[in-house]
Amino acid sequence: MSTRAHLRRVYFSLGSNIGRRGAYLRDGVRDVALSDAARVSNVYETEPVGGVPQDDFWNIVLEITTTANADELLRRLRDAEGRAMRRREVRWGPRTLDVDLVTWDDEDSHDPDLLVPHPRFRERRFVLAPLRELRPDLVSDADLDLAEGRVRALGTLDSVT
Ligand code: PH2
Ligand code: MG
Repeated sequence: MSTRAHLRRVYFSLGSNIGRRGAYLRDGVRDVALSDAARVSNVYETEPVGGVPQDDFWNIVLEITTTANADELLRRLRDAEGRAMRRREVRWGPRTLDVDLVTWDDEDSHDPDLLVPHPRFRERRFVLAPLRELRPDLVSDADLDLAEGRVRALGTLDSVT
């Protein structure tokens, strides 16, 4: 791998299913993107995939164009989750904010702390539907059909409350 800083586009999945979901997602975008150029999908209301029975999520996909390396990206997503956890409203409850690195337009990462692409993102409609808005070349109709979980577009991140 080159050690020279290079620009890459990185795609994150952000989800929230407790409290002011739109506010958590907006804060998450700010904390992950920082000053990097960013594009954000519409917000989707999504059926929970896996885990305990819980409320529907709101999910988005965030694209940033960045020179940040893997460590810096991981730190940003943990910082974003950490800030949201401090405002957690129900103990042991569902997530105020969950951030995952989904994929990037670069070499795959086999680091066990950061597998890129995320090994399960193609199984999840809550990732594929918003990702397709930003990168239609990465998600086919068949991919969407095969994925799991009902999703419904709600509108832009700025408009949802
Ligand atoms: N995140 C999970 C587990 N299940 N389901 C939906 N709909 N959205 C999520 O963000 C989500 C999930 C754990 O990361
Ligand atoms: Mg997750």
